[in-house]
Amino acid sequence: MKLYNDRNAPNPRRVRIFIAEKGLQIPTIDIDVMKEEHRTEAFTAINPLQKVPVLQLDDGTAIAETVAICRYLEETHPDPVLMGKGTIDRAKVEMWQRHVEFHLLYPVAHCLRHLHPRLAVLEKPQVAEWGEANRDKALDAVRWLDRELATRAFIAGDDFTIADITALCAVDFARFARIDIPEEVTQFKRWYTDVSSRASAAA
Ligand SMILES: N[C@@H](CCC(=O)N[C@@H](CS)C(=O)NCC(=O)O)C(=O)O
Repeated sequence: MKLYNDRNAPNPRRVRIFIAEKGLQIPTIDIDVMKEEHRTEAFTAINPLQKVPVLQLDDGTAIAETVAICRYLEETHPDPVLMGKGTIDRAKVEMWQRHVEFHLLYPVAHCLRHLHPRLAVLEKPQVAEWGEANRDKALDAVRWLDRELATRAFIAGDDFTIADITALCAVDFARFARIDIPEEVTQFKRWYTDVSSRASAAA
């Protein structure tokens, strides 16, 4: 098994943190998207959509999409549980994972990809107005999560889950998009301090 990775990109980091939380060791092959290494013939044969991460199993099966990779690892290595215990909890974790992916990570990514000159190589066309609009969407999501986190320790409930991993990677990526987390979101900052001090955050 091996993970096609990019050291600087948020989605591969989501998988690396998930792997670290599971206590697994999976070899990585670094693909530098800024050098367009994901557009080679060899990598396109592995993922025709030319995106990382991809987990390749020993039989050659290639699993793209961060959440699909995490689902595979959750089922093959159930402890510790990162995607919910039991039917209702699993549905809740999936709901929150999708909430933070769609309303926080994607706006951060759109903001960076449409505004940063270096990202022009990946985002064609860049639409600056869409980038700016997504800055506000990301900040709205941070304020909404701040209200939610007043009621619980982690995004989906009392336990650390994949939803926290997605949100952590979004917040750290937001720095590159110059999205400043507002001072007043104290519950969000408390959560960020907790999750970013876990050993897995260094993955
Ligand atoms: N929905 C995919 C998104 C993967 C993705 O966008 N990966 C980025 C790196 S974070 C990438 O490979 N970008 C290359 C490109 O856009 O050309 C997932 O969750 O894994």
